Amino acid sequence: MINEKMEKAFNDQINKELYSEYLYLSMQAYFERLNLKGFVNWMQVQVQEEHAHALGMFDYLNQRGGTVILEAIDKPQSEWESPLAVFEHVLEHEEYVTSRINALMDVAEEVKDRAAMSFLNWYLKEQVEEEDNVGNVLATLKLIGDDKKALLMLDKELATRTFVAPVIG
Ligand code: OFO
Repeated sequence: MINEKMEKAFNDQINKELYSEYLYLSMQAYFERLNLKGFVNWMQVQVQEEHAHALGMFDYLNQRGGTVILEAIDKPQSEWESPLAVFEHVLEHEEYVTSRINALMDVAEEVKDRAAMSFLNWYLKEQVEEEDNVGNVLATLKLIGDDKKALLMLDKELATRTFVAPVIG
């Protein structure tokens, strides 16, 4: 049976992963309005990834005999100044998520839940990848500046991203 504090920490994180999904869906809608279909695709993949992250914890909590409690999901932002502003927001958000996964790991250490620590290692590695991916797009957007042609080239590149269902844990 999972420790109560650990259970609460997992439930909080499930909510944060679902919020991430919601936030990226809102960003997807923003790119739809700009008609940047490659960026739309990139966000679509991100939405699916966040859904998988939430479900990974949902399944794990059930597997450990915990109780999943779903809370309300906060309303995400819906407007940004530019694609660059969106990706600055994504990086900031992913850094926040990394800090939350670290906090979850702290709880696992505190209650000596070694199984949870091993499970959470997957999320820590995933965050390194996420921050790297987002950082790369952000760096390119900074180089692009106001060059519309270069932006369309990046859009083409982002159209090639595909979702691969992660094997979590
Ligand atoms: Fe779930 O990693 Fe992004 O937020």
